[in-house]
Amino acid sequence: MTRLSAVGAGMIPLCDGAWLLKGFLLKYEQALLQNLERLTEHSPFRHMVTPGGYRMSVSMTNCGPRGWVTDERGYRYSETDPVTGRAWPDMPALFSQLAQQAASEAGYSDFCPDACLINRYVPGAKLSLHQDKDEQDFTHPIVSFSLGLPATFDFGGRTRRAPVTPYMLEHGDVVVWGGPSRLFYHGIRALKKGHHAQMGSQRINLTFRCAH
Ligand code: MD3
Ligand code: FE
Repeated sequence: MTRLSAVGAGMIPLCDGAWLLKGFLLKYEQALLQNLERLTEHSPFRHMVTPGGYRMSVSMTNCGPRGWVTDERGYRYSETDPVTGRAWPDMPALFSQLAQQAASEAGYSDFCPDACLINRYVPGAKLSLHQDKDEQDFTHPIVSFSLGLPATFDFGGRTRRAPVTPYMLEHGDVVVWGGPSRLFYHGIRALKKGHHAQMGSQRINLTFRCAH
């Protein structure tokens, strides 16, 4: 595997086990966008429904062997896309290589994601405070890529009531969430209107996980 260099990216500790790699993706933005276009032609973005019956304001798709889905039956990982009835598109090598490189820089050496959830935010879309706990083994970190419009990310604690700290996630940023932070509550505030030169009026977030 070619070693992908993150020279120039600042590494900011967010809390025990969580690192923000500022601008980590900037050299790869064109290639990332090309891959995103190709795989969303195969499995398009869709608004999923929560078990409680709410349509999510964030639209989603997945790539890789498993994809996160929600419907009236609950949250789970699925090997097939319920919209197309086919497997999710393959995870591009560039995606997994960059996610692995980011994880290793943050001290998680053999990160091997089998799921990549792709979230699309348009102005007004948000993700309420939640925990990520549909995966089988919480010792694996989660790696997130942010592209497009900036968003305010609220980072909480072990309980829903814990105070939150807001962080700005911008185009090109990567965050690695491991250790104690892996189960912390978090959310994205309603996206503000704006225009991004490469991405237009949207924000796309990719989260890489070991689901199994
Ligand atoms: C902190 N996505 O897909 S990425 C999600 O920007 C999700 O779309 C947000 O929360 C987004 O579940 C936030 C940052 C993130 C992802 C996973 C985490 C932060 C996390 C898991 C544990 C703690
Ligand atoms: Fe989450």
